[in-house]
Amino acid sequence: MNSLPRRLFCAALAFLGAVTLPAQSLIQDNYGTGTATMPGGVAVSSVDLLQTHLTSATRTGAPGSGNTYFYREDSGYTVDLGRLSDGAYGTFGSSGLGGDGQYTVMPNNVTLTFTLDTVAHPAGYSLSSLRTFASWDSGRDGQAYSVKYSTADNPLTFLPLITITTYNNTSFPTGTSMEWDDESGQFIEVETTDESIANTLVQISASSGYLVTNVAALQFVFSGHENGGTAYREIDVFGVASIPEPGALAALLGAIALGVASVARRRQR
Ligand SMILES: [Ca+2]
Ligand SMILES: [Ca+2]
Ligand SMILES: [Ca+2]
Repeated sequence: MNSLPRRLFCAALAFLGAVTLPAQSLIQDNYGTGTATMPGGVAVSSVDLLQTHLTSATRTGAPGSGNTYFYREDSGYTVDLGRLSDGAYGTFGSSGLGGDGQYTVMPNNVTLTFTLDTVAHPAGYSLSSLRTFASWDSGRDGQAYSVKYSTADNPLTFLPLITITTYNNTSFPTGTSMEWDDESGQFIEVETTDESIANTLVQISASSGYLVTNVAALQFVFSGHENGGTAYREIDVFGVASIPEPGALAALLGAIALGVASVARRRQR
């Protein structure tokens, strides 16, 4: 496509963006388990958009020192964003510590950007739901972040989609043990909680239709939670390629035809 039709095409996309319906009300569902079972009873996906139409994943804004230094790029820990979109959950809990390639910690205040393939689908993508999975012990399982998006007509400008309500798993197996009690001078039964495995899933969906349409890129801004960061296992983004509406498509094709005709006329002179 030469440059004028391409500009017209982009202008038409901007028009399409302008007529996109406002986002439906968004729904956040939280799921947590404290055993070797998937939160929400769902598996991670290997056919979501981050696995089929991802162009790049980048992480920026790594913080400086102390607690916030945790899992920074130059801290010595592996930062492998590919683990977030490999269709694998890994071992439940923190047993992956030591670099078994299953988790990527998102330290507080970093921004993760996923750019989708707008060469294959120039109108971007219509998103139906997002799922973020984390697993560690109870000290690094909580989720807190905001999501932003950009559209195909303006891929570098990010707009707010949702700030989730912080979710911390509280579903852990309980038991009892006998402990010596100084006051009564005898063993007494006390309740115990095993928080060595903690899995969380936050799912964001729309009340109807799509979360948002014509998406070119997504940003997750991790807004600060327990113990320096959260051990994410997978981020699934579900949706389909956005298709220009028939009326708008006709206008788009008409604009391109006009542009081509105008270029042809100018060349004839
Ligand atoms: Ca996936
Ligand atoms: Ca994974
Ligand atoms: Ca926690």
